[in-house]
Amino acid sequence: MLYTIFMVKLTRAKENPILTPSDLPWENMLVFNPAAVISDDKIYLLYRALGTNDQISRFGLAISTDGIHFTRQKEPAYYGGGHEYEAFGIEDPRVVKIDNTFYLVYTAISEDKTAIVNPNWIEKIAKIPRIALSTTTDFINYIEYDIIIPDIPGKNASLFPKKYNDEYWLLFRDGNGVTRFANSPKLDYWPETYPLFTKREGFWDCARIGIGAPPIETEKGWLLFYHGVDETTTYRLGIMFLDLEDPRKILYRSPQPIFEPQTDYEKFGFIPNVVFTCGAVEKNNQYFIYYGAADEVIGLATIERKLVLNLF
Ligand code: BMA
Repeated sequence: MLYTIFMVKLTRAKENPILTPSDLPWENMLVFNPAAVISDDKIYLLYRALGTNDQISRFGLAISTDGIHFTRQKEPAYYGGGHEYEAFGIEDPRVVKIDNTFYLVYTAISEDKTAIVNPNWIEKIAKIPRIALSTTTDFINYIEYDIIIPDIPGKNASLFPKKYNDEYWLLFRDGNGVTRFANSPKLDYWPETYPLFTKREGFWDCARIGIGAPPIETEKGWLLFYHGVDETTTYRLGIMFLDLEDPRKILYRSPQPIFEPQTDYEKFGFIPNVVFTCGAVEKNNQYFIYYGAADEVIGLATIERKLVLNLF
């Protein structure tokens, strides 16, 4: 059994990196951390893109039928709502599809006017992340909810891909680094939240942790591909399972990472030693995990579904 645990690792696609910055001004610097969602047998990636011009993070869209070769749109698919809280860009989207609607939860970045600015900082501005939501049926027109949890800084958030008893379920990380669960019939009102998990001393996720891809429903529970950071600031990926009926119960958490920076495009780049996922899909009895590598390019890694489901 222990042997199985240690053997569970993701496999890189030989085509990696599958998306790199293009010549277009809005994405000629960095493309990374894509959301991934399947719709009509196609895989949609909504990815973070920055251009050298303004270095503001926005979202591009790429579509594929095989999950490996993607066709990109020439214009950004989403600029954010232009709201005050998005003044410094939008980051790390997670997309789920419920009925015919895509729910796009992302991090909105704005100035933290209450923070004390360190004069040594290059930007001389303190930034604060908040959790925002937009919905769309076509990635062209959007309904903007703006910030959905007003009172706290947060990031690494996603809805679950289905409603329960007319309620939405949400995971997000709060300002203290605790990932929390919330349920509510309204998308912009989350009166109660419950602590779920945080960093683990002595492990590969001892410094920081957050969700990666949105929860995936399986017969064993809600499968989470999540990220963890250690004291060397290396970002790795692991697996968690949450109880299907009560996601506040953790059934399994990876003792070892299932993926870590190894290739040049993961070890060297805008931010070195980072693999970071915001989206995974199930295809051909495998999980396809899309990830940002060194905050600069996009890679694909896969794993057999049955290996993951036999973890515990
Ligand atoms: C996190 C997020 C991600 C990024 C990661 C590594 O805090 O901001 O967008 O990929 O750091 O730099």
